[in-house]
This record gives sequence, C-alpha cells and structure tokens, in this order.
Amino acid sequence: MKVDIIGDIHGCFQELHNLTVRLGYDWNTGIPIHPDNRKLAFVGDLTDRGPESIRVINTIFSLIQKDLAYYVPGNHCNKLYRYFLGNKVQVTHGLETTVAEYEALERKEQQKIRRAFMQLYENAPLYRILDNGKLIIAHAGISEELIGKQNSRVKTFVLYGDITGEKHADGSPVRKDWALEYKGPAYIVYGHTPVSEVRKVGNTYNIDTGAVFGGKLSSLRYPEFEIYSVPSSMPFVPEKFRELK
Ligand SMILES: [Mn+2]
Repeated sequence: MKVDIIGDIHGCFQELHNLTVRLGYDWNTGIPIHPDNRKLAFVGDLTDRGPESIRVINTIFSLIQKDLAYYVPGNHCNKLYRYFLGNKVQVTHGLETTVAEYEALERKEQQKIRRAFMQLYENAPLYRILDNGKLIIAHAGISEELIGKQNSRVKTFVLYGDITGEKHADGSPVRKDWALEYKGPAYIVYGHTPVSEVRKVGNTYNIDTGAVFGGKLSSLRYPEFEIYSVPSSMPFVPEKFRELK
C-alpha cells in the first residue's frame, strides 16, 4: 500500500502537475502515473476559486477510471454535485469560477464533464479506510467514534468538520478542533481548513496548506510519512489561513 495523499486542489491544476512531478509521477499519458506502482489519493475539494477546475476534474476522473487513485468528496464537491443535479445552490464561495469554466464549454463537453463529475461523486465513499484500517482519508477529518459508520452525522463531519451550528462574527461556521481530541490508532489524513504548514496532531495530518490562497499544495507520502509541497501561483490571502493551537 503505497499512496501519495494530496490536499485541497481547488482548481490549481498547475500546482497538482508540479507536485506530482516532484513526487516522481509521469504525465506522458496525460495523467500522473508512478513507475513504482504508487497510487494517488485526494481529500476532496477539487474545484472552485482556482483557474482550472475542469482540468482537475478530468484528471482525477481518468485516474479513478484506471484504478490509480482514491477520492473522497469535500464540501465544494458536494455543492458542485448538487449544482449538476439541477438543485438550487448559491453560485458563490468559489463555485462561480467552476460554473464560468463549465458554461464556456460547448454543450457536448458540458455533458461529458457533468457526467464524469457526477459519476466520480456518486461512486466515492464519504471517507476511505485504507491499509487494513491503519489509514483513513476524509475531507474534513473524522472522529474516532464515527469510524465505520455511515449516517448523516458522519456526512456532516467529513464534509464540514466538527461544526456546532454556531457562527463566527463573519458568518462562517465554528469548527471545533476535533484533531486535538482524536486518540485513535488509525492515521487520519484530511484537509478543509487551510493551515500554513502541514499540521500533525497525534495521528492526524491536516494537509490543506491553502494552494488556492497562495500557500502551497501539499501531500503526505504513506507509509513513509514524508511531506512534499510545491508553492502556489495564486495571490496570498493571509486571512484564509487558520493557525490552530
Ligand atoms: Mn473544504
């Protein structure tokens, strides 16, 4: 079980390309393939805010088709899925960039990308248990008591984190720092909350280093536990990074 887990991409295709090249993946076939049988894993939030969301979707869809990657959905993936379903969703918080890319496509291309993304999303588990339970990938993480379960509480947790229903002054939801309380034996690798450096707390790794906010795109190499990052080409937005104690 050799896997490279990649943090929130949010349409930053160039950073995905650079990071996978750095990790030794070869793009000759149009998708990143490792000569040493490694697989990629994605913690979700493939799209929104960044410049090339459609290209990221196409790449990850192709990887999954060829059984070369794992993917779990993030909250942005969930919203894009609901948009493609035809549900009324607010085209805000970055979704507007993905929708603009989508609308600029020819109708046939639109159908292709919509079907691909919906298939990708529908086939994805809420979280992925790997290496006989030693490794878990979940977009916003998961608490020990929820591992192995599938219900609406799990769905909320893995997509949005440990939210309480309370809101900050700016309207954003209060997220509890579940990682501080996590004492389980399985390693949990997740993203969702941008931090300036990969944050390891106990057996948990937050690998969302804010690629789309001018930070970097990071990955965790498992089972080696090596961290690789590439710098972002996006403007730096310091207020998007949360420094958690
Ligand atoms: Mn997220």
